[in-house]
Amino acid sequence: MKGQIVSLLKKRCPEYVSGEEISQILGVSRTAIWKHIKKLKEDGYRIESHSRIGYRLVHVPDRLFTHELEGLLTGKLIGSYIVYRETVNSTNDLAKELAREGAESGTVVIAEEQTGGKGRMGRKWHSPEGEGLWFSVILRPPISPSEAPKITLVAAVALAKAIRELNGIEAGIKWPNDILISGRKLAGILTEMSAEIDRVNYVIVGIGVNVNLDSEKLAEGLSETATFIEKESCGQVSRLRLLSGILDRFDVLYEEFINGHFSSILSLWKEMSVTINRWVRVTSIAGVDEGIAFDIDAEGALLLMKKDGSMKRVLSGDVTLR
Ligand code: BT5
Repeated sequence: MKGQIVSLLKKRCPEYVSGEEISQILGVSRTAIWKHIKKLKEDGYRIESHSRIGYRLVHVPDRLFTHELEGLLTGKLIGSYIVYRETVNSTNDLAKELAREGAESGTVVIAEEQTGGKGRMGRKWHSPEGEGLWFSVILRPPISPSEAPKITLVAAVALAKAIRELNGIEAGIKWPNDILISGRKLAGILTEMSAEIDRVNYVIVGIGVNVNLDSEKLAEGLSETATFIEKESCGQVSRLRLLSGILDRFDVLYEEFINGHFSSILSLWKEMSVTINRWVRVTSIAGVDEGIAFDIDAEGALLLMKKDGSMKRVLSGDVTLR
């Protein structure tokens, strides 16, 4: 109901709409409308009200409310169901819980703040309230578990494309899960999976994008290595538009992936890569290796050519650009 009221007021802005008319259109009492307007004001909307002429919307808060996002999304699958929370421990953990309970493929879990946001291998992900996009997508791809790492690359392409096209920033992809600008980290992806030997139950793609970080509150290490979109684009960025842009692009690319067109996504990945043809150090469970990252193979693995001319194929690990 709150969403319907907001959309009606937006459509008619700058006109006033009377309580009587809203109640007729939406089929509820004027008292109910008044209560919803009061709730909207508590959510941060500014709505002018005059006893004779009615209500007029004058300010929409910078919040990722479900009803705002729904009005922007155009995808078929991703975002068909949205779970919104002010605060969670981690959107990936909540998404996992929901997936275990049977949440549908395409469900998106969004939070304004994470108190226990996480990166790979138990690392922490800084996710303060309203300063970025912290969200997870539940997917149930009909693929074998060995193909799941490709989904991280699909998400990275969606993310980099959205940031480039909407914010005009030359975002680059660092294998396998980082989005960088001028060597600093703008966004990261954490993909988790539940699977049996031959079948994926669900994949959770967790995405964190820094939009307007308060530099003064960054932990010491991060102030040297992290960046955020507003800083890089010298302007205010609508988190809502960026989120819908990322989800829509992910929706299109995910469908291509499921339909067997990973190779074209990989080409886009390579175009936006900041890893290919660079001298890199790769830390993985197998140890530390250095060499030229000369390609990504059809499975999404990093191909490294070492100093002695030998080749190494790396499926997962951390890359440091030299
Ligand atoms: C990642 O891990 O880059 C994956 C980040 C995924 C975060 C999303 S937010 C929504 C969803 N819910 C979650 O709980 N997580 C996902 P990794 O490659 O391991 O990088 C982690 C490292 O990045 C940390 O050890 C820090 O050095 C650095 N870091 C932490 N917070 C950062 C931030 N906001 N911006 C840039 N770097 C950060």
